[in-house]
Amino acid sequence: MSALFEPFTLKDITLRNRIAVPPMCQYSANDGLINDWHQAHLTSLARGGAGLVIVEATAVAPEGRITPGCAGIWNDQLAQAFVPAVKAIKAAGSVPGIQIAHAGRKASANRPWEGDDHIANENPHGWQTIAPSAVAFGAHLGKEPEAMTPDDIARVRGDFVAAARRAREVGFEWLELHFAHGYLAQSFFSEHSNKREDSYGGSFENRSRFLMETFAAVREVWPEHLPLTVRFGVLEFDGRDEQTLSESIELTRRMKAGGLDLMSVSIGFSIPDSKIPWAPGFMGPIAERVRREAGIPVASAWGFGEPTIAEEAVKNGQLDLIMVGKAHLANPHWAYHAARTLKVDQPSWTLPAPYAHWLERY
Ligand code: FNR
Ligand code: 531
Repeated sequence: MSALFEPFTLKDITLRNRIAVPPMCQYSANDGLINDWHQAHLTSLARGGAGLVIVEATAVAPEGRITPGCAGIWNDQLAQAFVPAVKAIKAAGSVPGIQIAHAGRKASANRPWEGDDHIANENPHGWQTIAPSAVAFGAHLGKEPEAMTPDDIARVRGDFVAAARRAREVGFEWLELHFAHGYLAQSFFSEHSNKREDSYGGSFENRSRFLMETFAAVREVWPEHLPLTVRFGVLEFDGRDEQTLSESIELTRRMKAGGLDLMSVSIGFSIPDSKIPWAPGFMGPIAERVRREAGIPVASAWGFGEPTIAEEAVKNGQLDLIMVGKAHLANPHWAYHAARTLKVDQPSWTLPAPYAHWLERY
């Protein structure tokens, strides 16, 4: 039996296999409102056979969007727009998840294919960004954010809580908090971006505070019986990785004690010139360390798009869940084809009868 095609149970949710579609921004919403493109995109991914489909980074507040095209969930109208996608994902036998996010100092950027650079405050499409400290992401790349006041911190925490409530109201069954990739939460944790001298900066305890408080506040409103997960950059590839990783593992342990169900192990992306050792499955051993030392289920992405590499990572105990991103964009039926590549006996589980009848018979 293939390890990748074993079901995975977390709380009351059982995924039909270990394959997850990670959140992937489409930069195609208007004022946060998703549309027919998102519906088509998400439906095709769910129909392809993955156990879990996580909707893209969805902003908890307007200023938390990465670009003007990013999805939002800061009011009920925006939340309701997800209902058809949630229903379609479930109808296809997958589990609907959503990642809620605040981009912090990386917000107010152009769409990647329109430059990927920041939009000036003076431009009607741009806005003032906020962050723990008034430190831009890269001297020439970034624009200077405003340092958050304690009131700002409380407001954004409340935005995460309200977003989590709305996500549940419209039927999502798996929630991921985006605490990775140099966005707001990660920027509180990283000394590259957090220069505060109050109780939210300095020591490990203080740099963890925004993440821990936000997580705890969301935990109170997200149902106990459904998975609550975090995506976090556990290291930066900046030459200080052993210290960052051990702090990250300690943070994971503390979140686990507070009700974290799974850690999605990723990269900090807090500096523009990190030395990331890109290679197929390179995050596997790092995720395995978090899994073992924090004693928690883990997921990871980055180069698991080859079925044999994904299979191996589950079989050798590195990962509980494999996130397959770009390979799903190229082939929404990735799971079906992976089952064939791995010679799984009964691949028909991925296919509804109207497809299976034809594909498995003739
Ligand atoms: C991403 N990624 C990403 N990550 C995240 O946490 N939230 C997001 O919304 C996005 N958006 C996004 C858009 C697009 C177009 C890409 C390609 C990537 C990162 C993504 O989830 C994943 O970690 C990477 O794509 C690496 O996995 P693969 O593609 O190597 O399987
Ligand atoms: C990070 C990324 C870096 C390098 C190559 C591919 C992806 N992602 C992070 C995403 C947005 C797009 C870029 C988010 O986390 C929202």
